[in-house]
Amino acid sequence: MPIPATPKIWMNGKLVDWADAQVHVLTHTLHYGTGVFEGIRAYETANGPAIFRLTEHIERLFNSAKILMMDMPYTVEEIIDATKETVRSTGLPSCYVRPIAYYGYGEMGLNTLPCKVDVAIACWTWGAYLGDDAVTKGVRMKISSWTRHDHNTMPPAAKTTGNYVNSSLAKVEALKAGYDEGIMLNRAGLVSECTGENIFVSRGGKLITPPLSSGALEGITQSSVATIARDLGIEVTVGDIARSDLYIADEIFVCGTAAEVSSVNSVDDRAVPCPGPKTKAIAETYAKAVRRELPEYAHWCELA
Ligand code: PPE
Repeated sequence: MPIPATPKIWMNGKLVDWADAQVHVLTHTLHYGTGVFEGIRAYETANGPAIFRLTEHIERLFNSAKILMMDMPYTVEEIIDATKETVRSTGLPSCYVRPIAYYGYGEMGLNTLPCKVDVAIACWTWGAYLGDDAVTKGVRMKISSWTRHDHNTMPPAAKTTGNYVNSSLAKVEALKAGYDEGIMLNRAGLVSECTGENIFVSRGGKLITPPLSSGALEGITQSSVATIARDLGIEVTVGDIARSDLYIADEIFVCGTAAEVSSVNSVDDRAVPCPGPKTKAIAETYAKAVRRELPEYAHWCELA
């Protein structure tokens, strides 16, 4: 589906018209995947759009940049303010927000040190990422034949544009094979995450989610959902998950900014009970928390 345009995009300090937010074809990051980005959602509230865990997302953007040795030309506070300004400029009650920092036009070659860093923030309406029935009917998962990045090849903690070649390979493979989404294993054969979500598995009454060391992104939704689950009285541990744990799980859900909380109905054609009671309770609470309907999580919602 084409991206629905909004009035303005923030580029290097100012709001420009959507159609004018252009880059040169020799933009460094277009050639080498050397950008860092975030995906954030702003939700409708009675007090206008609230941006879910904005500060944590912008801090992760700066951490991604640090891993790349990319010198951000703005402070965290400036990018937080710019994000709010961009969200307000859309006039939308809710939207998806995409900040990106990239090496712009001017230099070629793999040495990024002389490259100029450009920053942009765009917003648009992005609906249910894994389909409208993702919570109730669940998604069909396939273990990918593609291995998740190793720490010494592409650092998974950095949300770099280049990292997503791995995710795109797995996503297309899953779709072509008739599934909705791919689950990535790491080189040790353990479950890492999905192409654009973290994963939680319920076995023996508790929830398990893989650690950063598995090759997964340290998800902000993952940490929000873990807090919600514990507050609901569900035990949550961070630990190893084997492929066979998925096949015999009591329930599985995946989560991310775009996907929110989506239940899994099968993995490699082994049925998983769906939607499970834990998934339902967590998805319902998450949906209220992001809309600032629950006082205990209101500090996560930063008004634009
Ligand atoms: N793992 C991966 C690989 C990933 O891309 C995401 C977010 C997550 C985990 C969950 O992270 P968090 O959003 O902090 O809970 N994926 C973003 C990009 C999706 C896209 O297609 O682009 C997102 O959900 O915004």
